[in-house]
Parts: sequence; structure tokens; C-alpha cells
Amino acid sequence: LQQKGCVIWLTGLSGSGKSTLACFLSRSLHSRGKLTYILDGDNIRHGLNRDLSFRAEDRSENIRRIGEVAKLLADAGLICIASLISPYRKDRDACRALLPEGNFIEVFIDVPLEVCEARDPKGLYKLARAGKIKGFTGIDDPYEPPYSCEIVLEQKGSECTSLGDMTEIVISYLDKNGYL
Ligand code: GGZ
Repeated sequence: LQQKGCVIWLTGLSGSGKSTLACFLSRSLHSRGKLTYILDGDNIRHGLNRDLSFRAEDRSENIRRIGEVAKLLADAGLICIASLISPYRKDRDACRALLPEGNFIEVFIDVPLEVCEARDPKGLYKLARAGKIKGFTGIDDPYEPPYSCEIVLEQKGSECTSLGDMTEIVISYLDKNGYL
């Protein structure tokens, strides 16, 4: 196996499109003969992390565990795509610190709250606004955008970047950095 592993860490609000982008990326990488694995916060919370809630300490633990698993997969030579809100900067930075320099590629999906809330694919924002979900990211729990990260994908107003374009931006980053 001649593959250099890495972690592509997708961070952003609920409804920003992390999971969809993770799927697109994974497909595009498979078509190039690369082995990938998606670690999706929402899925992992049903298994490995089913003991964790959305309290700040539990979110940190969710992120820490996913960071450790991502590291193992990258060590094994896979391109690991982690897709979770990961709202706190210090937790993302701790995951970055687990990997050799350059192997942690943080991708911020920068979609305004209004846009995510208008999409509301699972109706969760509506529940959060009604006070039926407490501590929802962006509503009554903070999201801390990265100060600096490898890639920012903006989804603002009319200049919205298509999923195909977002995928290409990440793929070309991987190419330039010797992962393809
Ligand atoms: C944020 C919540 C919450 C609260 C349930 N806050 O869009 P989704 O539905 O499918 O993805 C969200 C998912 C967030 O899990 P993560 O593991 O990515 O979060 S974190 O990184 O903060 O640990 C959302 C749903 O779970 N969800 N309650 N209170 N998102």
C-alpha cells in the first residue's frame, strides 16, 4: 500500500453540509483508488459514543475520541474524513496536535446560521427555537470558528459554492500536498 494517510476534519454548524461533503469527497477519492473512511459525529454517537450527551464536557469527549480514532486510521494509511460540528476551538486543536505536522487538514464549512436554519433538514433548529432542545449549537450553545485553518468553504448569499466545487477545492489541496 503506497498511500500517505491524513485526516480531513470538517467543522461547521448543523445543516452546513458536512455529511454530504464527506460523501462527495469519499466518492471522489475512491474513484482515484484511495482508501477512505468517514467518521460522522451523528453516526458515532449511536455506537462508540452512545454514552455522550451534548453538554460541553461530552462534546469535548466526543471530539477527543473521534480525533483518536481518526489518528489510528491515518496511521494505517487511510484518508480519514471526520465530520462533526466540533464547536470548540481547543478540542479541534487538541486533535490536530495528535497528528504529525501537515496531516490534519481542517476544513471550515462557513455557512451562516440563517442559511442552516432555513434548511433545517431534521427540524432541529425549530425545536431548539421552541426550547424543546436545550444547548443547540448556534442557538444557545456556541460555535467557535477557526482562527486559521487549511481550507474555508464559504456558502454566503449568491456566491454559494456548489458541492462539486467544494469537493474539487479539497481534492486539489490534497493533490498539492502529496496525498493523491
Ligand atoms: C447540536 C445536535 C444537538 C445539539 C442533536 N447541538 O445536523 P445533525 O443533527 O444531523 O447533526 C447534529 C448532530 C451533532 O453531533 P456532533 O457529534 O457532530 O456534535 S459535536 O461535535 O458538537 O459533539 C444534529 C444533532 O447531532 N444534534 N442535538 N444540542 N447538534
